[in-house]
Amino acid sequence: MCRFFPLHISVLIIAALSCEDGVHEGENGIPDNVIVDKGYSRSHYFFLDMQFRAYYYPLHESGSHIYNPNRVVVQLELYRYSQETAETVFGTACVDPHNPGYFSEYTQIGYFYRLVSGEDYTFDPYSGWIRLASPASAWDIIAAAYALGDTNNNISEVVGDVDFSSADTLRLKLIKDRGPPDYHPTLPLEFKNVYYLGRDNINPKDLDIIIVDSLSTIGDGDRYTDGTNYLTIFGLDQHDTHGQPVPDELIDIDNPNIVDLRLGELHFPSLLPFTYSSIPGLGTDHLALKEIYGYEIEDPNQNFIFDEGEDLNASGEWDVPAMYYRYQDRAQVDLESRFAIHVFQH
Ligand SMILES: [Ca+2]
Ligand SMILES: [Ca+2]
Repeated sequence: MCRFFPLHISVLIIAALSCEDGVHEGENGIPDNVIVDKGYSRSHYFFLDMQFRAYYYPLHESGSHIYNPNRVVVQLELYRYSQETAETVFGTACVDPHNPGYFSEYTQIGYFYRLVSGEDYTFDPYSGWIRLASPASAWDIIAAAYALGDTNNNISEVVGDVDFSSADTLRLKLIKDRGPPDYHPTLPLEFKNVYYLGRDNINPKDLDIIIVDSLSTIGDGDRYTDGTNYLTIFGLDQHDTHGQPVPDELIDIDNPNIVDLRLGELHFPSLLPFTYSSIPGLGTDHLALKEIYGYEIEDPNQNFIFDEGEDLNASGEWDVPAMYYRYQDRAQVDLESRFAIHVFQH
């Protein structure tokens, strides 16, 4: 997947919002909320396709997302699979509407209920993601039709029946299939880096976050053996409260692409934060995590499938983290779970 130069950078306002003195107010205290690494907000945010996903991380050095102004969402319709009712439409949702034979065994045929933008979901037309108003259940099926184009609304590509007339069979693109699957071709579209902090409408002055390694024997467990703070390692602390590019061991709470105060969400700046990868934006690109986990994730094309040419380790196993790749193997997911987000709200 190509990554081009930054095509558009939205403005990031650096403001001194967090603890001015550079001291963790929550340090040595009891956290109000502890969220383990495997506890990310599942089935909540989804990319419409892998091209949008490829642009999303890493963040630009300004802290913003990069997007392609010649490929934005001009029109979007979202549906949920449903029992037949007076309001449903008969249709077909497949993994790739341009190529219905691709993973055709996953095609869903049945009735679909149209969701209302702004009520049932929101979306970002530039970065091509949708956020359901509340997370989908494991058994929900979500599908979409959309038109892509440039920022002047000149349409260049249409996926599914975005202008559906009820005389036809609705054609849709699967965004989330029934699960919970160990593998499904739509699995890469789900965000796996968003954590709900426990409260909406957070006042930035009230919030403090540390990342704790449960196996650490040093202090609060919030830093690696070389002294580097885990906020810095996970890319959550790139600058100080004056906007200088110097980590200050305080989460960059003024970056809305990391902390969404209104929704009470923490967004780690990589697709699969609790694994190591040197591929930009895939895992967390910090050697401390390679030491901790003992391997680099072996899925370079990021499709969640073991493909020819992808490596196996000396034991003949495919090195991938269970929390992202093998939901069903709960014992293994628990075994690999190591970090926790400690949230302090004054
Ligand atoms: Ca900081
Ligand atoms: Ca692969």
